[in-house]
Amino acid sequence: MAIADILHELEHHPRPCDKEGLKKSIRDALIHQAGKDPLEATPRDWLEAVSYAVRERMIERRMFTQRLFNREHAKRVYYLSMEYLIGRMLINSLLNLGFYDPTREALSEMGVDLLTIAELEPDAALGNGGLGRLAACILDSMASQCMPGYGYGIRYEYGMFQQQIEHGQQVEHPDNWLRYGNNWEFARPEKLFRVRFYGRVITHRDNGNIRHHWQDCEEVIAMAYDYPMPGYGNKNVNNLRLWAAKATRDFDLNYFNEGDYIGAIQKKAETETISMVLYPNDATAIGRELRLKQEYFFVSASIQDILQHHEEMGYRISELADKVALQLNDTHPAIAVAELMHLLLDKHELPWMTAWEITKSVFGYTNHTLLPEALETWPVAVMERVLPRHMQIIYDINFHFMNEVRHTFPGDTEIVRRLSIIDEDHGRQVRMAHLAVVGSHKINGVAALHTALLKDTLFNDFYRLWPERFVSITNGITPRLWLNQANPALSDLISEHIGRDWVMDLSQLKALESFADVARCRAEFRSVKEANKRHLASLVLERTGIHIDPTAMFDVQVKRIHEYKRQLLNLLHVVAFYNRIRRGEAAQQAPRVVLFAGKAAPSYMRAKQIIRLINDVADVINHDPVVDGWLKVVFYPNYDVSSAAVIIPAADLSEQISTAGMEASGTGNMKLALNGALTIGTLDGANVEIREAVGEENIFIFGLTAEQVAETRQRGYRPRTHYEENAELREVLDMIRSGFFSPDERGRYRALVDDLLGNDAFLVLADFAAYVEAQERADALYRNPEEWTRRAMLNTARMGYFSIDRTVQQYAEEVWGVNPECWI
Ligand code: 26V
Repeated sequence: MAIADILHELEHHPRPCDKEGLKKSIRDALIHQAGKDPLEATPRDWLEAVSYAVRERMIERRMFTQRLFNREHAKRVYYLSMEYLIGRMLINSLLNLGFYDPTREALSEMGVDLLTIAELEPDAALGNGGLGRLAACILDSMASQCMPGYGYGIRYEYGMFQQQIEHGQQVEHPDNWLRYGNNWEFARPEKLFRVRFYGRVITHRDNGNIRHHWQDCEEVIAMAYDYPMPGYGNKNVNNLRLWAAKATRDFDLNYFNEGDYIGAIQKKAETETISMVLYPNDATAIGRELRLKQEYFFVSASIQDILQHHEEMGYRISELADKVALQLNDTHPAIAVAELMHLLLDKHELPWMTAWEITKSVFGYTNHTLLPEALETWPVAVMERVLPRHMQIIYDINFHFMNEVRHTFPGDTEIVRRLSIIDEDHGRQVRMAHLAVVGSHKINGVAALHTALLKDTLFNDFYRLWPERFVSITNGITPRLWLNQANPALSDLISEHIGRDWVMDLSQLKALESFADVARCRAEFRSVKEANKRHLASLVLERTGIHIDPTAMFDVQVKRIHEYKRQLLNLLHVVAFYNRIRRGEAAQQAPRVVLFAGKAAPSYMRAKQIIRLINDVADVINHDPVVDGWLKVVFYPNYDVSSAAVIIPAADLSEQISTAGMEASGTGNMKLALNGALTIGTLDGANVEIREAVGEENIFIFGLTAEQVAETRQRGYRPRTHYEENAELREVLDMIRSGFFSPDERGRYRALVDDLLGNDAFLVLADFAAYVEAQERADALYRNPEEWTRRAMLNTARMGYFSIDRTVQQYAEEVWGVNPECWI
């Protein structure tokens, strides 16, 4: 068959997507792919078969999507991210493709339960937390809106570690997610790019131009793996390309010929460790060479790939910014600025200024944190050794930039020092955030408050220099996963009243407002929540052995464990609440289940100790007959995308209690409010905008504002005053300090409490009284179920703004310069 005939055949006779067609494909895949007799197939074999049947259909659609984008000469958006926290793909793909019902029926006719086998799929956990999940939500949105959006990242062999709790403590286990193979990926052994490290730069003159040659390098091959990303309710399928590191063949020859066979194998394995493991750290920068190599590895392969496609399309290199937008997800891929310059200068031989103008117009940079310890810097000496040509380019960029600064602020030597890409004060470091800002035409924060703080503090000098570059784009979440998929009962209830179009236009939820005043609707809403709570209760029992009462208030804090997120503040309230019940004040309180979940970075000792304290407190409280029926404390292990999808729809109260000014946005806050939880929170991150959206009567705000936090610190914060003046707080801290919750080792939490009393960097004690008071408001409202439900419904109805589709549209208009219209 000629190519044209093959394409015609595919276009006009795609794989059938009805029940019978799917059934045949599943049966075929079971026999021919999994190689199993249907009579002997295990649930995992069925999973393999059904994912195979789905992928066949996705891949056809992806082909047509790509052909269309090429034909339309669409401008492409490339999202560069070290992390993608995707979760399981089967149910999500089925729902987006519209195959859910026929697949479920097809399987059921073969005696197989779809949801049971879907649970066997491991999460794709190639990310730490909010930043990685945001990247996954953005891919879903770009595909769902038919945007030519491409994700680029790393195919880690090991994703986010699996957390087990042993004797109350976190233990990390490797996440070998590819153990049983992966049906969602397409290996592209022909899509290979060379990525170089080390070596030296030779400079010579060529017709009066200075040319640079980077030579004597070590080479690694980046091999592409493609993951189809289906849009919701359309036939659009986009692509996520993840790179795996392979040793080069030249490399094999050179080393093996030297006769050191074992040494050569060792070297090969070392090279391939570049894509071995995700760094499980989400708030402290890692100064490890391997991390820098990971960053450059995926950036270099991606940009080579992007430029190759640009040329294959017949475009000129000078047109790059018309055809391509590159988004930097935090500074992790910021070396891309130097890499693009390197290719434009050394390969395409463009003049410096031309290359620089193109580079700036192509890049956008999203900042996700103000925490100083999370800001990436690389010692100049390391950068010089690992990427010598890039270090030169960074110096050149800085030279031009410093001239511009001196011109704008004549005589101000301090600002020159502060703005320099090279930090001279801490032993010469490359500041990756400065490289990202200087090399981008747009820089954005991820919530209004966060952007305002960026302008006022971290990037204040840059803001004074280039105010027009700064924009605020508040994060969002995909309604496809976080409502439609995770909460099918609520989704059906909503759709009964307002139809199903909210899945692609979340602002339509507004129409639910009036139903909050209808008693019958409230009863329906409540019964959905109760069913979700019963489901979670059964899972909690299975995972932890703890019985919880589904009629109690489910008070939930799920997120990475970090001091600034203040799980400790929550826990101090738990102990205070416990004491109140023991004092006989139970009658005035609604029964509660306080659920925590989240991972601590393996090297973050204080965070791990907080997990242990939660478990120690839980152990005492859950075994105290006096509070039985009033209070239970649960630490739900191994929080990941899949468990989030069960916990979030079951929450009544959403804990968003970070020290004001420290949480860039938060996105869990949005997921919980969308699913009808009321927020108890500080005026931090997107909480500020959530309050505006849901109305201040429908959220429990407490505590110091970001401004007051800054003032308090400036004045000289003295945490002990709060201890001295608040008897309830004193009692709680004394109990923890004295070993009440750690009778086997009474001094276990002495240092932790002493740190709170003497230092308290996150102002836990300063906010304690206000927090307890806000908890009392929450408690009182919960004892009025009609009113609680009404407000919960208003939360759901008013969260439309926080759809990731709105976020992506803003990026499209304000940063990427692409038109987010639908072509298919
Ligand atoms: C930082 C680092 C530092 C170097 C080592 C590896 C590593 C990995 C991840 C990070 C990310 C820190 C920034 C981050 O996750 N920010 C979160 O971004 C969310 C999405 O914008 C936002 O909702 C959270 O508030 C913010 O903490």
